[in-house]
Amino acid sequence: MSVAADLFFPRLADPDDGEAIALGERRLSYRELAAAAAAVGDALAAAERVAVWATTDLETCAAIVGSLAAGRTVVPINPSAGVRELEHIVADSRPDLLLARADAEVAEALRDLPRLDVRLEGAGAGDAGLPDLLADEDTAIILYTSGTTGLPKGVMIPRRAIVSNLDALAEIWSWTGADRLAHALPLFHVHGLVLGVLGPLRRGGRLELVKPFSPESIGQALSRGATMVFGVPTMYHRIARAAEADPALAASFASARLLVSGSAALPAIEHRRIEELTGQRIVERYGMTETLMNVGIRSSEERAPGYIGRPLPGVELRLLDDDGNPIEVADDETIGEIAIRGPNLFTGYLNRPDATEQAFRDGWFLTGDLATRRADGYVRIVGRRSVDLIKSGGYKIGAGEIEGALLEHPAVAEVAVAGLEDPDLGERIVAWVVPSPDEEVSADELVAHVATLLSAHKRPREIHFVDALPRNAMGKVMKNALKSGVAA
Ligand code: MLC
Ligand code: AMP
Repeated sequence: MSVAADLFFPRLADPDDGEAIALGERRLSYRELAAAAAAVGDALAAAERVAVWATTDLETCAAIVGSLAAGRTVVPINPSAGVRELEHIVADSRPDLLLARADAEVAEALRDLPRLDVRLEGAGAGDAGLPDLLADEDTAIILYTSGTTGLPKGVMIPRRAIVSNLDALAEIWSWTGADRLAHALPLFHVHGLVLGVLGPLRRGGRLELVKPFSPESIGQALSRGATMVFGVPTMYHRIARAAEADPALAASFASARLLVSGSAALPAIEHRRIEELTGQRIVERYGMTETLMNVGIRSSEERAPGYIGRPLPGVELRLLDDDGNPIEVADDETIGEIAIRGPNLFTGYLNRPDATEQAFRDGWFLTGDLATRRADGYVRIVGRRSVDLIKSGGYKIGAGEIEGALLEHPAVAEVAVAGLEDPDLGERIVAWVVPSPDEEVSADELVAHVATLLSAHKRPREIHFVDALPRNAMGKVMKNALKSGVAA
């Protein structure tokens, strides 16, 4: 291959018949993917910002790769998003076009957008290779992420962040075109899209998409030759449970070159269970929509349970004390907020200069995550600044968004939402509801109500009806008191 290494997808610029992506019985070679993606690019006409209905499909990959290669900005859409989220994303990001698999039935809230059906058939031979029209600071992707309050914010991720971050991960994991990645992550977040789809394609390797997630389906991908797995801790919890009962499944995981976990804390106990069952020590890495990956265990270094490793090449990390000053000691005890600087950072929140300004101090991005640091630089995450951010199944969920949705129901007078520790999901969403006088409502009705407004994963798993919410002297709900009341 005679292509420049600084292209976004070198192997798509000079494509061959090697396999790029597989999903079930369907396969796309680099040549076919280049052709399908080029056809998408040609059909975009004047559209500059495109929404992509991000089902787990080959068409979604072709739509995203084709749009990026043509120099456009992609807004991936969660197909299970609720009406409030969709209305907000459309109003905020104002896409010129919606790209969807030809047979996909998209949500009502998107039907007014001009639509381009994405088809893999009839795209031509693809010998010409894919263009590479995005500049370094151009926004490649806008991903919506929940905050503590209000509606999700659009994180503008430039090409520079993606390319530098994927190359840093390749360096620490010796990730090459010889690897074949299996993952069952959704394609509308950083983990499944940037790392999981763009990563293998940038390396010129193979990607096997697995749908839906199950320990067995990932195990089968490994038996077919996958070398790496990307997953969230909930997946590894379920893999360990299944492998305990099925030695053949455990053996398929033993064959992997690298099992990687991220998006939420991997409990040390899960790390050890997987090791006992498969002989594999999971490699953990820590990231965020705004920063892509910051810290990770090198595949050649110690894989210590509970630690996320050292900053990635090119990424700077500081721990800040409560006054915002850097903590110099590295004693694995002193806790500070993680602040990040580097080429991996986003450029800002779309239409939210106020939020962008608040997120930075002196050029450092404030993550809200709390951690300690060991003398050798290994970082250990111990918690999060805000009780209003929940991580459930690896999804970030703002308590305020769910509270807002529940308050739209006439039977809800007051509400508080928080995450309770959960062995499977990490945290599960719990709502405490003060019913309106003379109104009758069941927990199931309220869960269904949230499901119409917001994504499926934002539904509360538990609802407690209470007479009043505990409040401090300022009138603020004391969520920790509610949490310890249930935990007790
Ligand atoms: C869920 N269900 C409910 C419910 N919640 N039913 C009633 N009430 C509720 N509150 C339903 C589900 O829809 C599903 O139904 C069934 O219950 C089983 O749910 P489950 O077993 O819990 O599975 P589910 O939650 O659907 O999936 C687990 C998971 C998923 C791990 C596969 O959470 C997942 O894909 N997580 C990945 C998130 C991710 O990619 N995060 C990355 C963010 S980027 P049915 O009918 O559908 O079976 C980032 C940066 C970084 O964080 O560092 O990476
Ligand atoms: P998101 O905004 O959805 O990208 O979620 C980012 C958040 O996920 C981070 O701020 C962390 O709280 C959490 N996170 C990601 N990776 C890890 C990890 N390895 N350990 C602990 N928390 C993590």
